[in-house]
Amino acid sequence: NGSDMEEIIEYRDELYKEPNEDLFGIAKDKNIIVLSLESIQGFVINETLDGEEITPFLNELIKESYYFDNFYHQTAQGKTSDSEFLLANSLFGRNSGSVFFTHSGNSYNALPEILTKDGYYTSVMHANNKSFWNRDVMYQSLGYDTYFDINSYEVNEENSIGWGLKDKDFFEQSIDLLKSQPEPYFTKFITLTNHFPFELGEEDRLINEFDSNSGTLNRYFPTVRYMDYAVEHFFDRMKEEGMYEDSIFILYGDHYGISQNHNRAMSMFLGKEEITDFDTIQLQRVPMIVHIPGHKKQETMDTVSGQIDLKPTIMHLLGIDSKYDIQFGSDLFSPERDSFAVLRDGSFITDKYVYTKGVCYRKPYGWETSTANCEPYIEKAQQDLGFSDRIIYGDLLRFY
Ligand code: GP9
Ligand code: MN
Repeated sequence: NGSDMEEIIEYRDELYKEPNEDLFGIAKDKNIIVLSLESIQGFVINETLDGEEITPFLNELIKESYYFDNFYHQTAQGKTSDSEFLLANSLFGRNSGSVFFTHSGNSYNALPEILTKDGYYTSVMHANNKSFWNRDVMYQSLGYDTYFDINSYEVNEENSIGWGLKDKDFFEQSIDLLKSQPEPYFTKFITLTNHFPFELGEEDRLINEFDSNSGTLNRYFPTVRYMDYAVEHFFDRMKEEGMYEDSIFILYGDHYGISQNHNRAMSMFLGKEEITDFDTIQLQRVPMIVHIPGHKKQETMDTVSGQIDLKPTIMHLLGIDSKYDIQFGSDLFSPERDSFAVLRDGSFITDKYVYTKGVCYRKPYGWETSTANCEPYIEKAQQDLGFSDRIIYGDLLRFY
């Protein structure tokens, strides 16, 4: 009810961080391209397998971008859809199940809706059935103008593998769809090839499989490598079409690809004796890249952050005030921001500590340390999740 909302607004006011003056509004009236990269985890970045880079294109792109190397996915069972929810609302998805199914009828003040009011055309491109994750329904609640689903693509046996249309063909066919949109636009692409069980045709294998007892991890590297290649193709095509300069690119991983079931193989790849609970949390980092063509002094930033921070970051890049929006993240570029990310299970990360399963670890080696060190953040983590849940379960934004 209304009084719940008052408490939340007060909490939100404390969380709010002023934008970075140099970057506020830098994306104004530019096209915004968001790439949701399926199942990519941070550990593949700047890493090699048999002497070959796993993500050569992203590694190059990062040198000319803002790259956040301590950015965490905050999803749970809703997987890709949870990451979409976090991006759109700066609210957490559900602890179990998928908010895309259970609360598609809520009132939101989502990013697509905000951008539409700001003169943007908003869309999603993804070559899957429109009802998967209840997207056709939820996207309307979030305010997207159009969902270019599988029906917008030519999909056949030749250009498909695994879950469907191969990423390179997906991007290639999306160019004309992009062109068909009024400008400025905000368009999110969701890739598909690097999805479990990581199937790939021989002709698309640009790098060896890993050699371990986990076929899943073994196959993961060639499909990540293929996705990297497809993204490179997309950038090449954007440049060829003269659409690159007027755009700002935001790339992020949606969630982990390799579960804890593959810890033994993972420890082999990472050259560790075992994967501890501390390591498991650190493996939840996903790449996050903001690429602004022509902008100087882009750099790697180590602030601890997560998908909850995407909405305020994008709003501020566009020069939109986020002070009165109910959000639980903060602008990644804000000079005032705290290094902090809370995961959906209540684990959290600060610049110095990782807290999970009731144990406090000190970074970077993951040595166990006194819980007192993590204590100051335990309540904050619970409050972030608890307030966010209250908003969703009570549909509280309808009062705001
Ligand atoms: C399906 C794609 C993958 O459309 O988003 O979904 P996931 O299994 O990763 O949630
Ligand atoms: Mn996914």
